[in-house]
Amino acid sequence: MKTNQSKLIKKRSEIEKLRKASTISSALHSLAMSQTVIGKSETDLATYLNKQRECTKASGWAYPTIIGSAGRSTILHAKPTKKILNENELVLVDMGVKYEGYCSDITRTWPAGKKFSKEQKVIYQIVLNTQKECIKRVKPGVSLYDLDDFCRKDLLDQLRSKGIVKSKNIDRYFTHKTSHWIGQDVHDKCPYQYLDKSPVILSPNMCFTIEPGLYFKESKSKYEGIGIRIEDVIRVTEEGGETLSQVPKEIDEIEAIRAIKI
Ligand SMILES: [Mn+2]
Repeated sequence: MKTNQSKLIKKRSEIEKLRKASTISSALHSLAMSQTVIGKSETDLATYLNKQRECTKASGWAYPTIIGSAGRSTILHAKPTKKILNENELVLVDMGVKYEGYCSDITRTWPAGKKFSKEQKVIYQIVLNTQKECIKRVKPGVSLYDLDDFCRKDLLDQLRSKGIVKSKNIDRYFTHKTSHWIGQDVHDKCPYQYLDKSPVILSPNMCFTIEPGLYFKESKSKYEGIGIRIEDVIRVTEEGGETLSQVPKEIDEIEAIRAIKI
């Protein structure tokens, strides 16, 4: 019942290109995170990143860069606008390059100023906890459906236990899937199910993203307007998962970078 396995399992040479794409993208994310952005617009940041990308060996972007600040962080595919960034706002940057035909796809969310607000911090930590737990669960034998089920449950459990939501359904706050395959296409055209509809089981050298998010669009609460997504590129190894993207994601690491700003 195998289907299109050849494209699912990446060759060593393909993995090296995926790794390089993620290394370059990670460097660009770290640069973005270290910029002074207060008083500048989302498009100013995008323009800066375009210029920086031209200084790398990447051939271009893997997909149009998403930059959403403040309430726009809750928009799934926010195109950068002239909106000016202010103190106390979040900036969500979803950006990845293409290198020798292979893609990266990374998202980080950070404060425009020096620090996350109390509410932003609570939601950020929930998404980060879930993302790290999902990565820990990657190993041959599990499926992307297993990871998605875990992710949705873990996000909801944390939100409910903190009294942030009463809903028993996470879908309103987490409006996309946890993972997609990545390769020559950012959403690599590989199957998620075998021909008998059973889920594709992870094997070494399959590559995909893990990207939990929480988006409080119209929650009429103190969390309204908070959108957080944390996304990394993962390769399945013999016994677990290797994260190909390396950008700071702990709150104290991000706040340390935001405190310096270049
Ligand atoms: Mn993605």
